[in-house]
Amino acid sequence: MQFGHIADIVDLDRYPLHSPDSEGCQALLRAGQRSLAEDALFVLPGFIRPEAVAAMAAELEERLPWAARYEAMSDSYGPDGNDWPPGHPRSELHLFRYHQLLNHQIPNDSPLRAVHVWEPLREFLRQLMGYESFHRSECPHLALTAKLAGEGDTDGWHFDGNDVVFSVLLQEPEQGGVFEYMPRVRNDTDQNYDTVAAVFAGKREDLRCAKLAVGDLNVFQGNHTLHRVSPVQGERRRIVGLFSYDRLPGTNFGEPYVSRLRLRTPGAIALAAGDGQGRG
Ligand SMILES: O=C(O)CCC(=O)C(=O)O
Ligand SMILES: [Fe+2]
Repeated sequence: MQFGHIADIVDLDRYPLHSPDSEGCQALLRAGQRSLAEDALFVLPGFIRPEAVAAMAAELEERLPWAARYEAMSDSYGPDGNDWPPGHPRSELHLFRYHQLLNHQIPNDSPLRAVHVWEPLREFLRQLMGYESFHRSECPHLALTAKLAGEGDTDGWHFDGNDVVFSVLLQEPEQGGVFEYMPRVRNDTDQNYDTVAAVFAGKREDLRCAKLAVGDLNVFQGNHTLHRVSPVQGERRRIVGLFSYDRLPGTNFGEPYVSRLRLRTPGAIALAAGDGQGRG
Protein backbone atom coordinates (compact mmCIF):
# COMPACT_ATOMS: atom_id res chain seq x y z
CA MET A 1 0.00 0.00 0.00
CA GLN A 2 1.17 3.46 -0.91
CA PHE A 3 0.12 4.74 2.52
CA GLY A 4 1.94 2.80 5.23
CA HIS A 5 0.28 4.39 8.24
CA ILE A 6 -3.08 5.97 8.99
CA ALA A 7 -1.19 9.22 9.74
CA ASP A 8 -0.33 9.34 6.02
CA ILE A 9 -4.06 9.35 5.22
CA VAL A 10 -5.83 11.17 8.07
CA ASP A 11 -4.56 14.53 9.33
CA LEU A 12 -3.90 13.40 12.90
CA ASP A 13 -2.24 16.70 13.82
CA ARG A 14 -5.55 18.46 13.32
CA TYR A 15 -7.77 15.52 14.32
CA PRO A 16 -6.11 13.55 17.17
CA LEU A 17 -8.75 10.79 17.22
CA HIS A 18 -6.03 8.32 18.19
CA SER A 19 -5.78 10.14 21.57
CA PRO A 20 -9.43 10.12 22.64
CA ASP A 21 -8.70 11.70 26.03
CA SER A 22 -6.68 14.58 24.61
CA GLU A 23 -8.11 18.08 24.95
CA GLY A 24 -8.03 18.34 21.13
CA CYS A 25 -10.25 15.31 20.70
CA GLN A 26 -12.62 16.31 23.50
CA ALA A 27 -12.97 19.81 22.00
CA LEU A 28 -13.82 18.23 18.64
CA LEU A 29 -16.55 16.14 20.24
CA ARG A 30 -18.06 19.23 21.88
CA ALA A 31 -17.94 21.24 18.65
CA GLY A 32 -19.43 18.33 16.72
CA GLN A 33 -22.33 17.86 19.11
CA ARG A 34 -23.14 21.58 18.95
CA SER A 35 -22.99 21.55 15.17
CA LEU A 36 -25.22 18.46 14.85
CA ALA A 37 -27.79 19.91 17.24
CA GLU A 38 -27.99 23.18 15.32
CA ASP A 39 -27.35 22.09 11.75
CA ALA A 40 -27.77 18.26 11.57
CA LEU A 41 -24.33 18.35 9.98
CA PHE A 42 -20.74 18.42 11.23
CA VAL A 43 -17.91 18.96 8.77
CA LEU A 44 -14.30 18.14 9.61
CA PRO A 45 -12.38 20.14 6.99
CA GLY A 46 -9.27 18.53 5.54
CA PHE A 47 -9.77 15.29 7.47
CA ILE A 48 -8.13 13.29 4.67
CA ARG A 49 -4.72 14.47 3.49
CA PRO A 50 -4.58 15.82 -0.07
CA GLU A 51 -2.26 13.06 -1.42
CA ALA A 52 -4.60 10.39 -0.05
CA VAL A 53 -7.67 12.16 -1.47
CA ALA A 54 -6.05 12.18 -4.91
CA ALA A 55 -5.17 8.47 -4.65
CA MET A 56 -8.70 7.56 -3.49
CA ALA A 57 -10.36 9.53 -6.29
CA ALA A 58 -8.06 7.97 -8.93
CA GLU A 59 -8.60 4.45 -7.57
CA LEU A 60 -12.39 4.86 -7.66
CA GLU A 61 -12.51 6.50 -11.06
CA GLU A 62 -10.42 3.62 -12.47
CA ARG A 63 -13.19 1.24 -11.40
CA LEU A 64 -16.01 3.20 -12.99
CA PRO A 65 -16.51 0.56 -15.75
CA TRP A 66 -17.56 -1.94 -13.05
CA ALA A 67 -19.77 0.44 -11.07
CA ALA A 68 -23.52 -0.11 -10.78
CA ARG A 69 -25.53 2.44 -12.72
CA TYR A 70 -28.48 3.59 -10.67
CA GLU A 71 -31.21 5.54 -12.42
CA ALA A 72 -34.73 5.78 -11.02
CA MET A 73 -37.54 8.14 -10.20
CA SER A 74 -38.23 7.68 -6.48
CA ASP A 75 -40.16 9.38 -3.73
CA SER A 76 -38.37 11.05 -0.83
CA TYR A 77 -39.69 8.89 1.99
CA GLY A 78 -39.68 5.22 1.06
CA PRO A 79 -42.80 3.07 1.23
CA ASP A 80 -45.01 3.30 4.33
CA GLY A 81 -47.83 1.04 3.18
CA ASN A 82 -50.22 3.88 2.35
CA ASP A 83 -51.48 5.13 -1.00
CA TRP A 84 -50.83 8.87 -1.00
CA PRO A 85 -52.83 11.06 -3.39
CA PRO A 86 -51.15 12.77 -6.35
CA GLY A 87 -49.72 16.14 -5.35
CA HIS A 88 -48.84 15.00 -1.83
CA PRO A 89 -45.09 15.24 -1.03
CA ARG A 90 -45.10 11.51 -0.33
CA SER A 91 -46.13 10.68 -3.87
CA GLU A 92 -43.87 13.18 -5.63
CA LEU A 93 -41.05 11.50 -7.59
CA HIS A 94 -37.50 12.79 -8.02
CA LEU A 95 -34.64 11.65 -10.21
CA PHE A 96 -31.82 9.63 -8.64
CA ARG A 97 -28.97 9.00 -11.05
CA TYR A 98 -25.34 8.08 -10.39
CA HIS A 99 -22.75 5.32 -10.58
CA GLN A 100 -22.11 3.46 -7.34
CA LEU A 101 -19.09 1.31 -6.53
CA LEU A 102 -20.02 -1.34 -3.99
CA ASN A 103 -18.11 -2.57 -0.98
CA HIS A 104 -16.71 -5.69 -2.63
CA GLN A 105 -15.52 -3.67 -5.63
CA ILE A 106 -13.28 -1.46 -3.47
CA PRO A 107 -9.88 -3.10 -2.85
CA ASN A 108 -9.01 -4.39 0.59
CA ASP A 109 -5.88 -2.25 0.67
CA SER A 110 -7.69 0.89 -0.45
CA PRO A 111 -6.81 3.97 1.65
CA LEU A 112 -10.55 4.72 1.74
CA ARG A 113 -11.16 1.36 3.41
CA ALA A 114 -8.24 1.97 5.78
CA VAL A 115 -10.19 4.99 7.08
CA HIS A 116 -13.47 3.07 7.36
CA VAL A 117 -11.89 0.24 9.37
CA TRP A 118 -9.82 2.56 11.56
CA GLU A 119 -11.02 1.83 15.10
CA PRO A 120 -10.39 5.32 16.55
CA LEU A 121 -12.77 6.78 13.94
CA ARG A 122 -15.54 4.34 14.88
CA GLU A 123 -15.06 5.11 18.57
CA PHE A 124 -14.98 8.88 17.93
CA LEU A 125 -18.21 8.67 15.94
CA ARG A 126 -19.83 6.55 18.65
CA GLN A 127 -19.01 9.17 21.26
CA LEU A 128 -20.04 12.00 18.94
CA MET A 129 -23.45 10.41 18.43
CA GLY A 130 -23.76 9.48 22.10
CA TYR A 131 -24.57 5.85 21.23
CA GLU A 132 -23.91 3.00 23.63
CA SER A 133 -22.78 0.70 20.85
CA PHE A 134 -21.73 1.45 17.32
CA HIS A 135 -20.58 -1.06 14.72
CA ARG A 136 -19.17 -0.94 11.24
CA SER A 137 -21.69 -2.34 8.81
CA GLU A 138 -20.65 -5.73 7.45
CA CYS A 139 -22.97 -5.51 4.45
CA PRO A 140 -21.06 -7.09 1.52
CA HIS A 141 -22.57 -4.50 -0.83
CA LEU A 142 -23.03 -1.28 1.12
CA ALA A 143 -20.68 -1.23 4.13
CA LEU A 144 -18.35 1.01 2.15
CA THR A 145 -19.38 2.53 -1.17
CA ALA A 146 -18.58 5.41 -3.46
CA LYS A 147 -20.93 7.45 -5.58
CA LEU A 148 -19.59 8.89 -8.82
CA ALA A 149 -21.80 11.52 -10.40
CA GLY A 150 -21.19 12.77 -13.95
CA GLU A 151 -22.99 15.36 -16.08
CA GLY A 152 -26.68 15.48 -15.12
CA ASP A 153 -26.33 12.94 -12.30
CA THR A 154 -28.08 13.85 -9.08
CA ASP A 155 -29.43 12.54 -5.79
CA GLY A 156 -33.06 13.72 -5.63
CA TRP A 157 -34.72 15.22 -2.54
CA HIS A 158 -34.97 12.60 0.20
CA PHE A 159 -34.78 11.68 3.85
CA ASP A 160 -32.29 8.93 4.75
CA GLY A 161 -33.59 5.69 6.24
CA ASN A 162 -30.72 5.52 8.75
CA ASP A 163 -29.78 7.84 11.61
CA VAL A 164 -26.48 9.13 10.37
CA VAL A 165 -24.27 9.03 7.27
CA PHE A 166 -20.54 9.68 7.05
CA SER A 167 -19.09 10.76 3.76
CA VAL A 168 -15.84 12.12 2.41
CA LEU A 169 -15.84 14.34 -0.64
CA LEU A 170 -13.03 13.15 -2.92
CA GLN A 171 -13.56 15.11 -6.11
CA GLU A 172 -15.64 18.17 -6.93
CA PRO A 173 -17.35 18.77 -10.24
CA GLU A 174 -16.80 21.94 -12.23
CA GLN A 175 -20.32 23.09 -11.34
CA GLY A 176 -23.40 21.77 -9.57
CA GLY A 177 -23.25 18.68 -7.36
CA VAL A 178 -24.05 20.87 -4.35
CA PHE A 179 -25.28 19.23 -1.16
CA GLU A 180 -28.47 21.14 -0.26
CA TYR A 181 -30.43 20.51 2.92
CA MET A 182 -33.08 21.77 5.28
CA PRO A 183 -32.13 20.78 8.85
CA ARG A 184 -34.75 18.94 10.90
CA VAL A 185 -37.70 19.89 8.76
CA ARG A 186 -39.59 16.97 10.32
CA ASN A 187 -39.51 15.19 13.65
CA ASP A 188 -40.98 12.01 15.11
CA THR A 189 -44.40 13.57 15.58
CA ASP A 190 -44.67 16.24 12.86
CA GLN A 191 -43.94 15.54 9.18
CA ASN A 192 -44.29 19.23 8.25
CA TYR A 193 -45.58 18.32 4.78
CA ASP A 194 -46.40 21.95 3.85
CA THR A 195 -42.78 23.04 4.17
CA VAL A 196 -41.55 19.98 2.26
CA ALA A 197 -44.12 20.62 -0.48
CA ALA A 198 -42.90 24.23 -0.75
CA VAL A 199 -39.29 23.05 -1.26
CA PHE A 200 -40.46 20.62 -3.96
CA ALA A 201 -42.30 23.52 -5.60
CA GLY A 202 -39.01 25.47 -5.77
CA LYS A 203 -38.94 27.54 -2.57
CA ARG A 204 -35.29 27.95 -1.63
CA GLU A 205 -35.26 30.52 1.22
CA ASP A 206 -34.71 28.09 4.08
CA LEU A 207 -32.31 25.79 2.27
CA ARG A 208 -28.69 25.53 3.29
CA CYS A 209 -25.75 24.47 1.11
CA ALA A 210 -22.97 22.48 2.74
CA LYS A 211 -19.60 24.15 2.22
CA LEU A 212 -17.63 21.04 1.45
CA ALA A 213 -14.12 20.86 0.02
CA VAL A 214 -12.28 17.72 -1.07
CA GLY A 215 -10.88 15.80 1.90
CA ASP A 216 -13.65 16.94 4.28
CA LEU A 217 -15.42 14.37 6.43
CA ASN A 218 -19.13 15.09 6.61
CA VAL A 219 -21.21 13.71 9.48
CA PHE A 220 -24.84 14.10 8.57
CA GLN A 221 -28.14 13.26 10.25
CA GLY A 222 -30.42 12.77 7.27
CA ASN A 223 -33.48 11.04 8.67
CA HIS A 224 -35.22 14.28 9.68
CA THR A 225 -33.32 16.53 7.31
CA LEU A 226 -34.50 16.88 3.72
CA HIS A 227 -31.52 16.87 1.37
CA ARG A 228 -30.33 16.37 -2.17
CA VAL A 229 -27.26 16.64 -4.38
CA SER A 230 -28.03 19.05 -7.22
CA PRO A 231 -27.31 17.93 -10.81
CA VAL A 232 -23.61 17.84 -11.71
CA GLN A 233 -22.46 20.03 -14.58
CA GLY A 234 -19.28 19.63 -16.57
CA GLU A 235 -16.75 16.95 -17.40
CA ARG A 236 -15.30 16.25 -13.96
CA ARG A 237 -17.24 13.82 -11.79
CA ARG A 238 -18.31 14.44 -8.23
CA ILE A 239 -16.95 11.54 -6.13
CA VAL A 240 -17.87 10.76 -2.52
CA GLY A 241 -16.97 7.83 -0.30
CA LEU A 242 -19.75 6.69 2.04
CA PHE A 243 -19.12 4.79 5.31
CA SER A 244 -21.85 2.74 6.96
CA TYR A 245 -22.20 1.98 10.65
CA ASP A 246 -25.07 0.81 12.76
CA ARG A 247 -25.99 0.68 16.43
CA LEU A 248 -26.56 -3.07 16.05
CA PRO A 249 -23.80 -5.48 15.00
CA GLY A 250 -23.98 -7.43 11.74
CA THR A 251 -26.79 -5.42 10.10
CA ASN A 252 -27.23 -5.74 6.36
CA PHE A 253 -29.14 -3.36 4.14
CA GLY A 254 -32.58 -4.04 2.68
CA GLU A 255 -32.64 -6.23 -0.39
CA PRO A 256 -34.65 -4.08 -2.86
CA TYR A 257 -32.01 -1.38 -3.33
CA VAL A 258 -29.18 -3.92 -3.33
CA SER A 259 -30.83 -6.19 -5.91
CA ARG A 260 -31.49 -3.19 -8.12
CA LEU A 261 -27.82 -2.26 -7.93
CA ARG A 262 -26.74 -5.85 -8.51
CA LEU A 263 -28.79 -6.05 -11.69
CA ARG A 264 -27.22 -2.85 -12.94
CA THR A 265 -23.65 -3.88 -12.22
CA PRO A 266 -21.86 -4.63 -15.51
CA GLY A 267 -20.12 -7.74 -14.12
CA ALA A 268 -23.40 -9.18 -12.85
CA ILE A 269 -25.11 -8.79 -16.22
CA ALA A 270 -22.16 -10.40 -18.03
CA LEU A 271 -22.25 -13.30 -15.59
CA ALA A 272 -25.98 -13.84 -16.13
CA ALA A 273 -25.52 -13.84 -19.93
CA GLY A 274 -22.58 -16.26 -19.60
CA ASP A 275 -24.66 -18.63 -17.46
CA GLY A 276 -27.39 -18.76 -20.07
CA GLN A 277 -24.99 -19.61 -22.85
CA GLY A 278 -23.20 -22.21 -20.76
CA ARG A 279 -26.38 -24.14 -20.16
CA GLY A 280 -27.53 -23.87 -23.75
O1 LIG B 1 -23.46 12.31 -2.07
C1 LIG B 1 -23.66 12.81 -0.96
O2 LIG B 1 -22.96 13.74 -0.53
C2 LIG B 1 -24.76 12.29 -0.09
C3 LIG B 1 -25.64 11.34 -0.82
C4 LIG B 1 -26.86 10.97 -0.01
O3 LIG B 1 -27.62 11.80 0.41
C5 LIG B 1 -27.12 9.56 0.28
O4 LIG B 1 -26.34 8.71 -0.20
O5 LIG B 1 -28.10 9.27 0.97
FE1 LIG C 1 -29.07 10.91 1.76
